[in-house]
Amino acid sequence: MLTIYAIPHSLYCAKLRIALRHKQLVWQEELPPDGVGSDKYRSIIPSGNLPTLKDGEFILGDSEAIIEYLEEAYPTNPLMPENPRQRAKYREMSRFHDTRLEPALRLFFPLVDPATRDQDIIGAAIIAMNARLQQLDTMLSGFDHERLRLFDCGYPITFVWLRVITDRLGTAVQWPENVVAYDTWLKSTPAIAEEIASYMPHVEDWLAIKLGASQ
Ligand SMILES: N[C@@H](CCC(=O)N[C@@H](CS)C(=O)NCC(=O)O)C(=O)O
Repeated sequence: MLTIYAIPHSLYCAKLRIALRHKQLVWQEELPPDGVGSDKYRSIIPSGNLPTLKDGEFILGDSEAIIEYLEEAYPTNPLMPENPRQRAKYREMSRFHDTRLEPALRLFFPLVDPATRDQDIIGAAIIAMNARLQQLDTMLSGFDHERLRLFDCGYPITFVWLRVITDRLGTAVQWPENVVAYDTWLKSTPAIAEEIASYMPHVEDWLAIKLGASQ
């Protein structure tokens, strides 16, 4: 049995669950013992990363490393093609999510709490996100969407958070055409639809805590 250490509202944990669901693997989940960043959890995985996979005695942190491992160890319903150049492009797309788009989303999280909300910073976060969405739009023009791929696991939950947070902040980003079509297709795939359905209550819980009495 595969075990993942995860916390409910983590988008990288959701990214990993999309891959697990697509590959039709069975897994169980545990919270990090003694909490996020605890010494006990760091004795299991020194980086403290969530998610972390336990497959027997084998421990592996980082969603991308874990999905690549699952792809090789459990090849059913592959997320990667055979062609080396296509594989490299899938990795490029996935890393664009992890190192460019999602960090732009992170700028919004502290802005949800009315106590730390700042209109100038919201404006800067919108500009940064619009630039990343435009870049993604151009990158997506090289792809048709037929079956789930490595890089499709990260984007849908980032899009969920972006829509929910900008809506709650009473603002909006510019969603380019290819990105809208991509988001619509992602949500139509079974693994992503299932994950979003089980994940949304955790998004709402997080928002309720951050918004507190101001909701
Ligand atoms: N690149 C990492 C990023 C994961 C990440 O940022 N996880 C957060 C939770 S969403 C985390 O580990 N938080 C606990 C910590 O940093 O100690 C991955 O893909 O797994």
